[in-house]
Amino acid sequence: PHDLPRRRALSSLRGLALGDALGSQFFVPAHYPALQGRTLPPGTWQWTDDTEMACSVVAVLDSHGTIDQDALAASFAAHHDFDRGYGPGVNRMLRLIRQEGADWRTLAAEMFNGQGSWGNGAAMRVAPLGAWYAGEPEKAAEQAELSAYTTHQHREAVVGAMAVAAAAALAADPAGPGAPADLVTRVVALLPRSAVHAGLRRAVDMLDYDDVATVAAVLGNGRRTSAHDTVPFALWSAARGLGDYEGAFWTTARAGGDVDTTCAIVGGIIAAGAGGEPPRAWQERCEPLPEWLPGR
Ligand code: 8NA
Ligand code: MG
Ligand code: MG
Ligand code: MG
Repeated sequence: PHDLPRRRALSSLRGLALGDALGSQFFVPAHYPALQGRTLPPGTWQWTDDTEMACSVVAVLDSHGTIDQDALAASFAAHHDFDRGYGPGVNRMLRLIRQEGADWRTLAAEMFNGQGSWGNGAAMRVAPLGAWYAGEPEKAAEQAELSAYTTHQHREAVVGAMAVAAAAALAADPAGPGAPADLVTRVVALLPRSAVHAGLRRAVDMLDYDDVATVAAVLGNGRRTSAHDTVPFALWSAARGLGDYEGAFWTTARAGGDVDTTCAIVGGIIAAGAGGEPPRAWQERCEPLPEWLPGR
């Protein structure tokens, strides 16, 4: 019943996984020169927690047609692999759900002394959801909010996820994504006031800057792994790079910081849109999506 949305979500997911897998190569100091010369690091690139969690988001949309929070939390826990480099809050939470049958609502609410997590983990996994709701950014933002809440209940994390999903829904719009400034402005208009909102307003004003290091210094490159230090720069880079996966990847990766996650967000948004497919040679070097994912 969901053929077209599924195809769109899987395209975005492949772009997300590649961004995550190739981006995470640049945590290895020996690979930094490749970044400057735009050559590819050796071996097969393995994806991380960003992709593993995004697969659950797509699987739940596929099985339920919408974000069922209990199913999503259960899928996150069932497929949690400690070695994929999860953030510490989410790592502990998913282990307690799986080993002790703990309740996600309680755990997510108690995170970080009851503030909820503001980590970028809800935003990093949600671009394929936006692709599923192509051309419907409001609907994408609403479902992204539900998806975020299963692990990240702090306002910044939730708004960050809404922003990424809305951007992917616009990138995937069959009527075309519009100009970069229009896309980011439309995303901003959907969001509640927050640091993510303020950062995205600054991002709109910086869309004509070509000095990536300066932009990343102003907007944040995810080094702090918070949603507000990650999402404004990622959307700046994605909006400028629509239709150019390769160029957008290098721009994003060169900014450093939480590079698997910024590249996962950018890759997921760009691959959601027309002409945004990653180079085939890159896809062949990326670890395949997991076998448990339906229709992969
Ligand atoms: P999370 O919920 O554990 O949050 C990530 C981090 O954000 C936490 O460890 C805290 O340091 C901080 N944080 C979150 N909420 C609060 C708060 N209310 N008060 C103070 N500090 C807070 O996990 P997540 O799923 O959001 O994490 C996603 C990130 O972890 C992604 O980057 C992913 O790739 C992974 N990861 C990143 C790195 C990296 O260097 N940069 C390394 C390993 C894993
Ligand atoms: Mg990761
Ligand atoms: Mg989410
Ligand atoms: Mg990361």
